[in-house]
Amino acid sequence: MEQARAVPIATLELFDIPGRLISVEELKRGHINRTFVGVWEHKGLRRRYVHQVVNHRIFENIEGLMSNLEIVTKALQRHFERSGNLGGESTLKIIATKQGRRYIQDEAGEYWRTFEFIEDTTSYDVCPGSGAAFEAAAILGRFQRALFNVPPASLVETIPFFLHGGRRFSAFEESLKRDAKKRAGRAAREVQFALQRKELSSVLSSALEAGSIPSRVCHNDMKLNNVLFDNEGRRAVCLLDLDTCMAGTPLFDFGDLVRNTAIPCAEDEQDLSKVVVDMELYEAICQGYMGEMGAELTAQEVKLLPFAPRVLAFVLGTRFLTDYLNGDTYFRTHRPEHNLERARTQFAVVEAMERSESRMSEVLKG
Ligand code: GN1
Ligand code: MG
Repeated sequence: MEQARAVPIATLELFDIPGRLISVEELKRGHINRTFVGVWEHKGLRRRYVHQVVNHRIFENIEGLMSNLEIVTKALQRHFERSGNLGGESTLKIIATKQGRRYIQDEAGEYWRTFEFIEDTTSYDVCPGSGAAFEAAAILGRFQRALFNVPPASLVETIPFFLHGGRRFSAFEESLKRDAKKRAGRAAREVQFALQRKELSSVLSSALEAGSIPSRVCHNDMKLNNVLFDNEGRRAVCLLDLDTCMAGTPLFDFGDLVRNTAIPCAEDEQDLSKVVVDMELYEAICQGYMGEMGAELTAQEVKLLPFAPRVLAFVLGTRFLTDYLNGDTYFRTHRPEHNLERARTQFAVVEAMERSESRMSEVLKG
């Protein structure tokens, strides 16, 4: 049997999947968890499943995280049933163990869980065009609306203060002061950039804390490659990666989607001349999102919408920079200065958005 190194087959066999495991292969995506695709055979038929190791050094409360997933996926399922679901949307389906548990710890102490594999879909790291941008934004809007009935307080905070820009900036300041790996010198330009824009980090977290915008359940990791499209790439049919789905503001999701979708290059692109806001993609996102959520947002939320992408890019850039200063302990990296490069790209995104500020605001005044 082909198998990736260090996959505990006996652990996977505890999940309630009929038949036998034929092969398992790692999918190289995501910076935090590890994801594998297992092929299982039962009565001559092969089916695929997603087996995942949840990073418990980052998600410390696995029980709470899995209970959030249960609440969120059930609420989505109920919403699909009630609304007729003409677009054929779906959500993650958790496969429990034969003993009815949603996850299991292997001998090495790693936590495993399993989902059904969603077949006949495709996803994009870089946005292929305005149709996909519109669809991704529309499925996000539907997702947020479908979760209106889930009280934010019913969900565990799986990573405390996850997108709290103010706290993220304080963590950066502390890492800079400590400079444990003596890397601040190499990051001097990025550090300077961050220090000059300190106020930007807390625009959304302060508004939430002051109560000027409501706390709502949102996705909190709204990357384009977390959207599954049908095989023709026409309709968005599922939102993946629900581990940080918890209280926040819809502005986090809108901002994050624009940050990584309307800038048509990789998150760690080193040719900074490619880091520009594609206004056509941005407009498509605004249209797709407002078509679903426009009527639900408060005046203050709408007012902050055009700034949210910049805040999200800045907070993410600051997180990458902090991790670089700390010695790469959080995000998985693929080369020595990867986190510094990622920070540089995200700060270039901030600058691109500063240049496009008035045009970005205009679109939303519509
Ligand atoms: C991480 O692992 P992944 O790709 O789903 C991170 C997000 C960042 C993203 C940037 C739990 O997500 O917050 O926006 O990288 N997730 C966590 O690519 O920190
Ligand atoms: Mg994620």
